[in-house]
Amino acid sequence: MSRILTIGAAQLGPIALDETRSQVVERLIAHLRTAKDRGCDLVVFPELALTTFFPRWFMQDQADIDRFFETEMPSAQTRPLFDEARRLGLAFCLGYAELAHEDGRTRHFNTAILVDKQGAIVGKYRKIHLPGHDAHEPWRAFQHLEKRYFEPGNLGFPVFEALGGRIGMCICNDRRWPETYRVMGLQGVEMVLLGYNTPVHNPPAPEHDRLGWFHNSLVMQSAAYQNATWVVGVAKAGNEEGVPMIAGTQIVAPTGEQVALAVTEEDELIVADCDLDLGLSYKRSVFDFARHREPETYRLIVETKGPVPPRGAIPMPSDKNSKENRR
Ligand code: CDV
Repeated sequence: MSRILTIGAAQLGPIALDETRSQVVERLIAHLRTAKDRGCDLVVFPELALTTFFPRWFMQDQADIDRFFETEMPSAQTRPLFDEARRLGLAFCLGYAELAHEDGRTRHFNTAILVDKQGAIVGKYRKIHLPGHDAHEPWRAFQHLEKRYFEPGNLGFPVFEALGGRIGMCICNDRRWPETYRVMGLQGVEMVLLGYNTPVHNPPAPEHDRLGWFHNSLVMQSAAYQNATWVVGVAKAGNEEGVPMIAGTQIVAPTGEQVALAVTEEDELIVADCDLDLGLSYKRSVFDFARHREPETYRLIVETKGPVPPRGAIPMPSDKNSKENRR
């Protein structure tokens, strides 16, 4: 049986604040149609792909915040996306803001779903690494209030048997953390789907600004190689409401090589034929986890949240972040 999945990474240009869900869904559907023409099986959309990236604004009224969230999936506005994907025989991965009623309370997650070719939701992931801050910080050129508007995901990093392979998801800032991929790698993941909204400017560390594109590729390419998996990274890019965001949508092979790369900061579909067996030679050799890993020596990774200086160490500037570290 062929284990080749043809992937469409569906980069989006900016979404304006006043763009309606239906207008955005039309853009997503245009991507689906191009993807069908180019022979795709699966189309991957960015993080929070139905609205502008609203955490850049400080809001206090919960009703103002909740209008960016989906209370059902599909809804009347998103149903046309599901219908068209099913009609075309395409699977897709979609990021959106999820308002859920669970454990007797209302909950807000930054979520991605995997929808199969029949239109069934076969996988759900809720973003775990939430960047930014939870209080208004007026000194910033723009806010990044993910810690205010979302709670950390409660589903772990699951890997789903879907489309003939093992597929995992993560979202934006998750891609910078090796733990994200390794937890999926230990479940034999063959393809990681992820969307992102990454501003060029990082207010707390402007010295990183010139490196945003490099870091984007660096983390996804190294993770693909180290876990012998495909990684599909999809941007919402361009100047969105005055905030420039990086593009760099790419499909990375288990070799660590980019096999497709976007060249614009607009709506752009890039396509690659991805052989899910390409990671096998790595999983059987240099990254044969069962043979080569030494988990007993990795305990610190789960026993501490922040760094724990060696006993008796001379204090270093980085130690100030390490107060309440050991769990
Ligand atoms: N949406 C994100 O998670 N963005 C972060 C920014 C704030 C650094 C990212 O890691 O790309």
